[in-house]
Amino acid sequence: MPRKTLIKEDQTKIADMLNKSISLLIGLIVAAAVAAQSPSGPLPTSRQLAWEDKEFYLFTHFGPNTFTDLEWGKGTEKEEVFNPTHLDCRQWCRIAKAAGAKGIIITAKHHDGFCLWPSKYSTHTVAQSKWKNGKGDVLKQLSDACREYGLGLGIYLSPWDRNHPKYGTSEYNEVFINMMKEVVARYGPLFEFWWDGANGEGPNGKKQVYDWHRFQQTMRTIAPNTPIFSDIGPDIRWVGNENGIAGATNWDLLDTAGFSRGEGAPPTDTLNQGNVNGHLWLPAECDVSIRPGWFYHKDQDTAVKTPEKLFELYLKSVGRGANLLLNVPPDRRGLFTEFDSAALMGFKRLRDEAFRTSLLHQKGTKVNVAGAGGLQLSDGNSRSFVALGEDKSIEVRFAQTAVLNCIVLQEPIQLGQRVKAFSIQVTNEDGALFEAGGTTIGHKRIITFPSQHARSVRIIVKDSKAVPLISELGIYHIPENLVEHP
Ligand code: FUL
Repeated sequence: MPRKTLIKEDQTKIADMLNKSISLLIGLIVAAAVAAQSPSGPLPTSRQLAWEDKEFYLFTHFGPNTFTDLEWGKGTEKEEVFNPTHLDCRQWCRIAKAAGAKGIIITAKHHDGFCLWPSKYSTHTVAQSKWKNGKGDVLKQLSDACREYGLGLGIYLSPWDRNHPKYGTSEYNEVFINMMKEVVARYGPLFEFWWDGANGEGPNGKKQVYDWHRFQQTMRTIAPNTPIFSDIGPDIRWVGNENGIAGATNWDLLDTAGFSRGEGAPPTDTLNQGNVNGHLWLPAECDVSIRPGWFYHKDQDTAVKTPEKLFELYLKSVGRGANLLLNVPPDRRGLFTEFDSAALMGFKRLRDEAFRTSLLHQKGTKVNVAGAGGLQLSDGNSRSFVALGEDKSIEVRFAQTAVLNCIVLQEPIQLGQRVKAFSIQVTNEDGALFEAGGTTIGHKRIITFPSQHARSVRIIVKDSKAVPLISELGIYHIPENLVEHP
């Protein structure tokens, strides 16, 4: 056989062998990945996953209460009280966008029953007000502005209605359903729909028996991609307080059997922490106002939360795996005030400053997880992940001493929430060991502690429901005054 052919045959054999080994290797890697990737426990729907990624967005309470200085309107207010002089939803959106918020949820109808859009199903709306001679539509303005600024629009529609003549009769359920249909058709798509649990008396002194089952069926039919909030979901749960604080242990899981919305809701602690073995995926949302009240009151201009306070709430909500819904109420002009705007800009600056550079990106930093480099941990993609090995740990070694006081961890929750307890061990330049830790991680967990001069950091998962998976790890040195005090 000519030499040339021999070489060719040898090459083919070698190539075959190589191919086989590569296939075997890929097979092994895939098998390991498949094992790690097999979902554990209840999982989020795509609707919930997209929502969890939003993390932070604004709430805005606006309506007759803005003009009457009330928090709960009686429903008897004359429509003419609603008359903003300079309403500009683009200003709200400009500020929301600059603050890094992902959307705005507006009180389309609060308990007083006044509709911020010209509803066919009520005579207590913007159409009966003096504002723009009854031709105005706040929801239209806001949905246009949100689209322009790339923000999501969400709608709060209070089932409790202290004005509607049908409230307290079964016909009111039809009214509420028609209003939902109206706002979804006219102003959707919506990134969230908010059902308040309050259920008081209406104008005829009666309380309504809400037909939640039909409300939910309707929403699923007309807006299948819109996640719905209420005390117990079906997609997003209330966190159990209005202070913006989730439990330090926070499961995205909840058992709702036997509970209802409003007075029959699960105990506060349960809403705050979820259930470790809950059967439903029901992540928490932390609603809180930037001011003492939900609606605008001039005398609260001096009581707007500081950027530092907002950052602390961010750590206690987003940093505990929940979402932050921060209320910013427009004033009687229909504008966010300079006080709220300044606080929001300061809050954004603090987040930018704190999380600008992860030490994982520093030259010479080496990551070791299950014998590999763990590139997925800092690719900014919360879906990609590493599966921890036998030692259940991730080790980070710095080329030079690094000063740090903040660790951010994320789980790839599309495969379930798994971690029950973890510890952070920092080896300092003098060999001393500093230890911090936490329980759940979920969508995001931010741990802060006094600054350490570290040579290395080890994250160890102490307890988990299944193979621990980590999608993102960030190590930061944040301004000292932002470190959380226990
Ligand atoms: C509560 C309401 O009664 C408050 O007025 C406010 O809207 C808050 C967000 O929800 O249930």
